[in-house]
Amino acid sequence: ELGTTLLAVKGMTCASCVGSVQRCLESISGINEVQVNLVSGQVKVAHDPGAVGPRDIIRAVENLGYEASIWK
Ligand code: 9UX
Repeated sequence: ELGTTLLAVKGMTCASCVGSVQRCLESISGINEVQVNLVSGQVKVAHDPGAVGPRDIIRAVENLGYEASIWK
């Protein structure tokens, strides 16, 4: 069963940032699909909620140097 987490990510300014966020998140076991919108900063993550939670995803993005929070 998959869950979806929508994040607001600040600090991505180029296509390379998008690639970093995408590759980082897709390498995490329990994350199935990642869609990044560079213009809006919205990051949509499909994941197994039993394996990875929103806080884990936020921490991974923050470790790359971006600001991340739940999309409101
Ligand atoms: Mo290039 Mo995107 O240094 O932050 S990866 S602008």
